[in-house]
Amino acid sequence: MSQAVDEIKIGGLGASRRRVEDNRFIRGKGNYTDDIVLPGMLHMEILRSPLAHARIKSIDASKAWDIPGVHLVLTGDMMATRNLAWMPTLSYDTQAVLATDKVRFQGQEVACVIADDPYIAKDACEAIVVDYEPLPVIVSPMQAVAEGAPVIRDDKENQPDNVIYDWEVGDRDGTERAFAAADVVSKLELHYPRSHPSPIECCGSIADFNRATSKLTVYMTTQAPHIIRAAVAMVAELPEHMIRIVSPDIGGGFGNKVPIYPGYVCSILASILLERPVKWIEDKSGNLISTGFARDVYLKGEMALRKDGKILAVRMHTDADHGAFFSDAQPSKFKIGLMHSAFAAYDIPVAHLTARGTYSNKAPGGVAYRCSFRVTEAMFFQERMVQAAADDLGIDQAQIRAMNFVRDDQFPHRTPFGFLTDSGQYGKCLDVALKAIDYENFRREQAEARSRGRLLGLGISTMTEPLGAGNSREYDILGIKMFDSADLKVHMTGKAILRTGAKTQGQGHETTWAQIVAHELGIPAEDVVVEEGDTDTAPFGMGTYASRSTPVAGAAVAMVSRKIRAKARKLAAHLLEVSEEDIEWELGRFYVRSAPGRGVTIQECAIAAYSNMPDGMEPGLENTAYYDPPNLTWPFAVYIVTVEVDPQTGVWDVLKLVAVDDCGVRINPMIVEGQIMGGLTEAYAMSNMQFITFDAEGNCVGANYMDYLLPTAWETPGFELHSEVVTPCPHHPIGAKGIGECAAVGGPAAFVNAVMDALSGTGVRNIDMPLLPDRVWEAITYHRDVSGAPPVRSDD
Ligand code: MCN
Ligand code: CUN
Repeated sequence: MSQAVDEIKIGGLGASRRRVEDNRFIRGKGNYTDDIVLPGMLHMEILRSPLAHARIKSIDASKAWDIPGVHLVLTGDMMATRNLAWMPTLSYDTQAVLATDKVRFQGQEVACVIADDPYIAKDACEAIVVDYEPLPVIVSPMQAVAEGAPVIRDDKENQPDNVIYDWEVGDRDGTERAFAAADVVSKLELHYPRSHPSPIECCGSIADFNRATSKLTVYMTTQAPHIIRAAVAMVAELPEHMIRIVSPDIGGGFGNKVPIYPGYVCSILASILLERPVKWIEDKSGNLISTGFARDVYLKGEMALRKDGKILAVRMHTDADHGAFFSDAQPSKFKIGLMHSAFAAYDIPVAHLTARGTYSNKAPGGVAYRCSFRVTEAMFFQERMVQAAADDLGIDQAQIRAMNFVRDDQFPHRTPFGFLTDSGQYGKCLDVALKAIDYENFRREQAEARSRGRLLGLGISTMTEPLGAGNSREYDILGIKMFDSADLKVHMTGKAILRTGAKTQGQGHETTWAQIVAHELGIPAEDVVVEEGDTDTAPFGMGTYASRSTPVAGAAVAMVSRKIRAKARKLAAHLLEVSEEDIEWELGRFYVRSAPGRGVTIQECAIAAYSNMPDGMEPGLENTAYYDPPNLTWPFAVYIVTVEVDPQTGVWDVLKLVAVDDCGVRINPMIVEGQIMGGLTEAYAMSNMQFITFDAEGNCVGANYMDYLLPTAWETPGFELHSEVVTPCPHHPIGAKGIGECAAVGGPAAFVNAVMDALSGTGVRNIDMPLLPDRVWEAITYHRDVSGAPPVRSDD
């Protein structure tokens, strides 16, 4: 009879274990960057540019220096004497730390004041006089490439225009041939508006340089502490072993905390100069106006189709507005992120994608926001395009998807843009979703409602997302290969500490990683403490974004646990006085194959590792694993939304939403559901209410929560989640795939498709997000498309 421990009872794989981190969060005992107070700490505030594009004629900071309590005023010229006026970005561009020659977007960092408290610092910022000479402003990719457009990046050699890159992938000639043979060609043009991750906690840092030890410690809000350590070593020319980056609790990242921001750099320099800790905590407007914008992409596409609905080829062009500096993080091989993951779920023979990135007088953009490097835009375009094609052909929306999906027996499958997808049950997910929404019945109700003047609509969105960069063959950031790590120390009493190179920001790693250890070793999850984010103690890793933690760091956790188990097996053989070959494992226990009643627990092995190891064996029970995944993981999802649109007002309400997510094996089903609900909420927000736009002078409209709307529980619809489809990842040690972004990626198209379906027959082909009531009303009333970012009304 098995004496294995009960996996669910010990909080192993598949247990909906309560989140251990919530214990401190809901008691108000989290430890965020702003909670940290160091002796002698000073405060930094940033002066931002009011203009979007202007030459700086002079900066007079003398009045600021005179204010009592001010310790330092930093300007671009002072940064320049230390070679720090500019810094490299994660995409091989440069970014101004503090402006010297020009300001290039509204909200750009111009000067910093370090003072006894933040209020003095803020007042002193206002005492700085900057003489600007306004320059013509560019706020779109179209303006950026127009004849005679001012060159924004005149600081760069070999930059005669505003084009950052022209990139292409796929088979141009093959695609052309396929289009020539098509029965029908469908076309669609879209704009995915600028959006912002807007986590509850803004960005911030506390730099603490100690002259006596030469050690620089920086507490900061970063999703990738080790990358920051390397960057600080290179940019500030400090020895890497003298730099310690600590990411304490993070109040939401969502991609906002991946890039390196000028505020971090300034607080570090200020601390070195003043030899005191310097804290910088961004305010909400600063966060919303200057950091981490996402999307802002114009998408244009064509689909070659056979009359029966078979997709023969796809052609795509994207124009991406990156703002003034190309500073988003993405694997260096791919200029437009993983946009070419579009159509990966469909069996399409050929495709071709061209992408152009341009500078504009907006804050740096293109940073992913709950999106594995532009996959959000890719999947949105894909699902809008498929719907447009179905409408053009008069084919059912579900049917066109089902007939073009990669079939279960076609894996591994090479996508037309070169990715290798390896597993999934796409048709089954769609069937489950159609059944849950009661598809046929809804179609009947819809027709009946239509006859009475009511507009009902149903939108389908499917997506497969490349999660878990890298493998290191293909994925690197600034040449640093993308792998991850885990370090596990089992103490003599069988309790353990686990550290990884990832960095949780609310995803629940402290809970789920312990579950993987429990699954591999039978040590109860509550006996494993998880720590992340301190570069002095955590093993090197690339951090948490692109839902890569489970695919990469999570795999490393399984692998390091297996290394521990291998050593424990030797200890068990020693304790049981048999040879290792005669030992069997069941969860939590080794036993003698011929006498299963004779065994030792993993905890007994742990004691032995410190008190009774065999001759010649190294003491201790600890190890480290670095994991370089063989492939990305490819979760799949189907989201179906039904809506009712009020033709009189353009207001639309969600009737029902069903989500079928297949992310392989779920470590913690409750946490996975939380991730999906969070993503769906963001998808709803993007499709329904959120946008940040700019007027012709480059004024950022929407940099406050009056204009940039975050949905609350009040307006967010309910979601029905389905978890019955599980296709384990074939190469991940526990079969898991990433999930953190799926719903935010796949969700928006479901909402938009639903509204467009409600409007079918009115001649309207597209309304760009957000589908604000006035835009929907305009489309219905005037029978026309409503495109582009919502305009700023002149009376505003
Ligand atoms: N998980 C699981 N089983 C799986 C997959 C994941 O139990 N098969 C669990 C994981 O163990 C982890 C969580 O779900 O606790 C998310 O895992 P994963 O998909 O690996 O994503 P990451 O941990 O790498 O998180 C990153 C992802 C990204 S890129 C954004 S953006 C985002 C997101 O997570 N930001 C978030 N979700 C967020 N959730 C919160 N609360 N806060 C953020 O800032
Ligand atoms: Cu893409 S936003 Mo998340 O990768 O941190």
